[in-house]
Amino acid sequence: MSLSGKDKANVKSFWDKVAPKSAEVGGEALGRMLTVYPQTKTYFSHWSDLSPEAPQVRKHGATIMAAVGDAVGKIDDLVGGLSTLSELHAFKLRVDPANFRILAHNLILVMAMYFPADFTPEVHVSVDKFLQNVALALAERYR
Ligand code: HNI
Repeated sequence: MSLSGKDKANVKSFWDKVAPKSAEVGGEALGRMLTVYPQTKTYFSHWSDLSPEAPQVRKHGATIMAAVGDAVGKIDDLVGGLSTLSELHAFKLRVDPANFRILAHNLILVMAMYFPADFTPEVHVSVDKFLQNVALALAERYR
């Protein structure tokens, strides 16, 4: 499951396309996750509106996606690069790491929707591997 040089190159060049729409993609993905996988809503119960178009949902989706973009820059050391965020999700937010995969699924879906031409099967494989590695790195501090 480790990323090959080709995977890293695919992720980086695809990210160049996504970056300008990053906030929108993140907001859409988080909104869909909360609607389609309602068990994920428990972590955001302090928000008044969890509908896909709610401003807090859109804003936090942008925050998450900015962190994913940051992870693209740390692709050679995801475990080290994401350790602070992993600690936050493990000990402060107490997010079940199974949810990282659920979010990854929603991110993949929305990226395919927004960039149908660029999201070739080859790019899909590399982005999927990347997001699974991000999920693993975020789960690292739970041990
Ligand atoms: Ni997550 C806060 C990044 C997945 C629940 N999350 C953050 C912050 C970043 C972030 C960045 C803001 C940190 C800060 O304030 O210092 N989260 C990420 C990334 C992923 C992810 C990169 C996966 C790719 N988070 C998830 C998932 C859940 C989740 C799957 C729950 C289902 N995150 C939270 C919650 C907060 C949070 C809850 C705090 C939100 C708030 O503001 O109250």
